[in-house]
Amino acid sequence: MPAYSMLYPANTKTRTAISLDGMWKFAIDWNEEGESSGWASGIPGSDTIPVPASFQDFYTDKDTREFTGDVWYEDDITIPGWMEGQDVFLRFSAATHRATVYINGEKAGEHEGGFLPFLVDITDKARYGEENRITVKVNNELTETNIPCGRTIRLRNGRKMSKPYFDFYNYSGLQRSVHLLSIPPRSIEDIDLRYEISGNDASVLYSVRTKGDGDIRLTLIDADGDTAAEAEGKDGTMIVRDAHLWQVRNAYLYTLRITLSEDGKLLDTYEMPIGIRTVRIEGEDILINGSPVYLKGFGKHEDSDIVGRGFSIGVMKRDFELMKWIGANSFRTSHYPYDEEIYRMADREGFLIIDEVPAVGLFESLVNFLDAGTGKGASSFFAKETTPLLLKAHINAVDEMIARDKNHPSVIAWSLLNEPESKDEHSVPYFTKVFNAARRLDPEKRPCTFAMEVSSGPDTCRCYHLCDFIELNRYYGWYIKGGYEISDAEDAFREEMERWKERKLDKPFIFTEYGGDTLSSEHKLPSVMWSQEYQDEVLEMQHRIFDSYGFVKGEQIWNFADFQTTEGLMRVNGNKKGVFTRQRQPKDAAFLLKKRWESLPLDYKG
Ligand code: GCB
Repeated sequence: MPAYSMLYPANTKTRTAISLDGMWKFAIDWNEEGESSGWASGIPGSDTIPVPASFQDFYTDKDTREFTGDVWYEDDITIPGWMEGQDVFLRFSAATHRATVYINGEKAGEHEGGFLPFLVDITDKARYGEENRITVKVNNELTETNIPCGRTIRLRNGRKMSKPYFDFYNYSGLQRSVHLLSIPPRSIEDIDLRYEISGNDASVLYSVRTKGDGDIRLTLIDADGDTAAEAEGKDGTMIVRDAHLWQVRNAYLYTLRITLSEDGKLLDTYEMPIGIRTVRIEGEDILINGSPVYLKGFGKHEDSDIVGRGFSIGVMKRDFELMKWIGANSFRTSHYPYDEEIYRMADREGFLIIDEVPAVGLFESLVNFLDAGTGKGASSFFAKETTPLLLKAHINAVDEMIARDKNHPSVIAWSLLNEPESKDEHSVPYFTKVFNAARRLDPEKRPCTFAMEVSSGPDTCRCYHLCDFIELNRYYGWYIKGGYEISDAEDAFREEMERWKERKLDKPFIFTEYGGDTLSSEHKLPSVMWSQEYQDEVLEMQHRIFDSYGFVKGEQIWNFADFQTTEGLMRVNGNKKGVFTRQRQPKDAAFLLKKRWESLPLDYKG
C-alpha cells in the first residue's frame, strides 16, 4: 500500500484540488550542476514549457530532444490562506522517470517510477497566503533497476544518451497534470470494493480506510440522482435492489458518496463513480457479469505529435471515438499505466482494460524486443546482482497501479510484464513474487497475466502456469516469414497453436499483439511488405488462426496508431504498425477490422 492516498483528485465539500497545469519555467541541466548551483531555489534562464507534456518534441535541436539526465521545472504559486490547518499536498499524476520536489528551496519529497501518481506533503513547509516556489527536478535516465528497463550511455562528446530495451521513445518530463490538494486532517484515504450479483440484486462489499477516526457513511446514488443503497461503518455491504449492471459498451455508473463525520459534524466527504460488475475466468472463458466476452481492440500507447507522451484530452477523445467506430471493446495499456482520465473515460464508455505495469525490457539483449523475436536473446535477466532492486521497483509499481486503478469497472485484469525473459529458471521466483503481490493487493482478485513474445512458447516458457489467462504477442507473417513466405508463416503459426492446444491449459488465450508495419503512403498490387495491401493480408491470415481455436478469446492488434520510437534501421521515424496514423486517420486495415469486429458477437466462441 503506498504511503499516501491514491484517490483521484476530486473537489468536494471538504476537499479542494487546484490544477497547476500551464506554462512552467524550464531548464535543462546540461552540465550536471543543478544541485550544486542551487537550482532548487531558482532555475536559470527564462524558458517556459507546457505541463502536461513531454519536453522532447517542442524544440528544433537534436541535443535537446535526445537529452538524458535532469531537467528542471519551476512554478511560483500562491497557496491560499484558508488552506492553513488542512493537510496540503502537491499531487503529480506522473513524473517520468524519477523526481525530486522542492518547495521554497527545501526538499519536500521524491518518487521513482514514471507512470503513476505520488503526493508530496507540504503542510508544514508551505507559506500560507503567500507565494511559494515549487521546483521539480525530473530525471529520465534508464536503468536495469527500475522499470521500464534500459541503459544510459555516454557518447565521446560527453552527451548522455538513452538506450531503451523497449520499442517506444523515451519521452519524459511532467507528462501528466499537477495539482495542489487541500484535504481535511481527518480524512478518507482509500476504499476497497467488491461486487456480488444475485438475480436482480447486487451486493457492494466495501472497506474504507481513513486517517483519524470518525463515523463512516456510504450512499450509493443512481444515474437519476436517487439513493440506491446506504450503509454505515468502515466495513460492510450495501445491498442494491434491481441493480443496473455495468456492461461492456453499455456502461452504467453510480456515484458513491463516502462521508466521515463525528457527532453529526462533517469531517470529510469524497465522491467517485463506480460500476457494478463482476470479472471471472472460468475454464476457457472470460466472464463479465457471468457472461462470456470476446475482446476486440488494441495495444495502445500514449503518444501523439508535439506533446509526445503528454496527456492530451483531445487525443483521448479522438481515440475513443475511433475505437467505437471500429467496433472495439477493449485495450491494453501497453506498456505502462495510462493517465487516470483514460480509465474514467473507459468507465463511461464501457471499454475493458487490461492494465499493464511498466515492466517492459526485462530481457537480456541490446534491442530486446527484436532479438527476442528471433531467439537471439541470452538468458538470466533475473540472476543479476541488481535483480532484488529491480524486483522492489517492480512490486512497488504494481502496488501503486492497483491502489490507483482498482475501483475502475473498466479494469478487468493486470498485465504484470511485457515480453520478459521467461525461459530461464531464475524467472520463476521473480515472477512468482510479482504475481503473489498483485493477488494480495487486489481486493477484487482480478485475473493476472503477462504478455509473452515468441521465444516464450508452449515448450519453453517456465512461467505461464502463473497466468489466469495467456497473453500472446505474435508476428507470424511479419518478423517471422514475411512477404511471399506468408503461407509458411501460417503453417508455423498453426504448429505453435497446436502445441498450445496439446497442453490442455483450460485457460483463455488473448492475442495482445499481432499485425505488421505499414506505411500509410504505400500501395502496391500485388502487395509488398510495408504496403497497405500487405497489412490486410497479414491480418487476414492471423485472423484465420484465431478463428480456428476455440480457446482464443480475444484479439488486440498492435498498434492502435503509429508511434514514435528511437531512430534505427528497423523503424521509419517510428513504429508503423498502427491501424491509424499518428494523426489518427485510418489506414486500409481499419476498414477490414471494422467489418470483422462489427460482425463478431460479444460472446463469440463463448
Ligand atoms: C513487441 C513489443 C512492442 C513492439 C512490437 C513491435 O513485441 O511488445 O513494444 O512495439 O513488438 O512492433 O515490434
